Amino acid sequence: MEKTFIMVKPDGVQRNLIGEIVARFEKKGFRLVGAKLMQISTALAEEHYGEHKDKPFFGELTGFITSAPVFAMVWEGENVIATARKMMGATNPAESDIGTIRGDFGLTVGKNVIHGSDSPESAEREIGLFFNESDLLDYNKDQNQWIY
Ligand code: DAT
Ligand code: MG
Repeated sequence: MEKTFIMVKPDGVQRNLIGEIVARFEKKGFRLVGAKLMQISTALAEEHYGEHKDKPFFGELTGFITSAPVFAMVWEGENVIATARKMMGATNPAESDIGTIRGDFGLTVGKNVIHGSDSPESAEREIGLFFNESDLLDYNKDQNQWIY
């Protein structure tokens, strides 16, 4: 089954949105397979956001993501990568649809509450950066017979 990396960013943690965000993914029918509250090092931030290293906002982005704890998660389910991106909304909350996480809780692109992998390749890479294989649990969830 497909897995993706989702992270409540420092603004989301400070604004008490962990529970709200976890609830949305739970209610959608996805299964949480790993999670941790952590503070990201500069080295990990620069690696995670490596694709943006030449962008003018790279320093602001890595500074922000390392500024306070984040809540890192791995979620699993059919089409979870693309569906999670839809649930998050557009990168800039000013353009995110209302009803999405960024559309409901964010105002500015620099503090847009949540990260989610954008492709199978980035999901595999990002899960590997943040979690050990042994951190991810494979367990039975009885709800699945009512979802699939
Ligand atoms: P996403 O997080 O939707 O995958 P992205 O990968 O293009 O978006 O950018 C990563 C993060 O960088 C994004 O969540 C917020 C920040 N960012 C993107 N564009 C920005 C900009 N123009 N100014 C400031 N921060 C920006
Ligand atoms: Mg991205």
